[in-house]
Amino acid sequence: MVTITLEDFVRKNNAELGASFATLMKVIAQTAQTINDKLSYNGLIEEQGLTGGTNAYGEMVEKLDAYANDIFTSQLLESGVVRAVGSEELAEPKMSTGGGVYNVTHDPLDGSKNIDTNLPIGTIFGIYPSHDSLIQKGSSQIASGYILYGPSLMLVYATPGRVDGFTYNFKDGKYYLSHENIRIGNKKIYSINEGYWEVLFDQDKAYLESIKKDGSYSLRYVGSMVGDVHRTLLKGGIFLYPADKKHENGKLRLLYEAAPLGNLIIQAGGMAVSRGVNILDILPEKHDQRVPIILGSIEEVEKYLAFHK
Ligand code: P6P
Repeated sequence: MVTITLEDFVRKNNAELGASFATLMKVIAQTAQTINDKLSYNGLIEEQGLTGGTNAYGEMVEKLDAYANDIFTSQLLESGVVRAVGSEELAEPKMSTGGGVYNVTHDPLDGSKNIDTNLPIGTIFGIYPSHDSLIQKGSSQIASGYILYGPSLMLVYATPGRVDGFTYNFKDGKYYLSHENIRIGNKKIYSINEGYWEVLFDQDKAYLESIKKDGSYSLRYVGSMVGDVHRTLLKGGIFLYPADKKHENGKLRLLYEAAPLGNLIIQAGGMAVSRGVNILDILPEKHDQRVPIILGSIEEVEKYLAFHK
């Protein structure tokens, strides 16, 4: 199969974004490969400790979270094209000394609790025009995407109106176009942590009961947002992390998870909302603001919204 490398694809398809965008995507892709190298043998690194027990595991995950955050943040700041970086792992954004044409938000290792069971985890990124503040609506994103550290290493990114996926080839160290111009699927899959059933609000329970009664849906939940969103993108369905009686704003972060992944789903022809509002229209109140997020195919999200009139 003859296909195109990520580098050539960006140069060809995002020419209007110029050399700076190509540089940024190259930094993101190369940093992801470095992180993946570390993750691929994390069961053997000293952080696991001799027993690999809870304490060692807890330290190991913290160390990998910190490692991913440090390397991603520093590589972005040193790229020459990034002015400010915000991270789920940083209390405050970091500014580069040399300035740059972009602001970047990231969640360096989303779903890291899945590391010790070798389940898919990811890095999430949002690319904005450079600005004094990271507090910008999701609609300002020039691009957004994720890296999926799964059975294969993938980079998937969205620009206005399209989403493309690239798979890393370990033989030559390059990412190749493997999923061109992805449009969201139409399968009946719902994805939510039903363990919270007792604290869900009544409208959410009524929606879920209607899904179960329909009898044609499958429930899939990885517990890693990048994994669940990647499946929703390719297969279709709906991913839900709603507010509930214990978490009035849900759990997921607007800037670092909901806006970049919501943007990607929307650019693939889907829908992403929070309390009935397009996720891209919400101006963050603070860097670490949590929001309820419902995303997926238009048909499935509209079915959910019908229970929230
Ligand atoms: P819960 C991982 O910890 C994460 O931030 C997301 O990747 C994932 O979607 C969610 O939290 C899982 O949360 O409450 O179901 O364990």
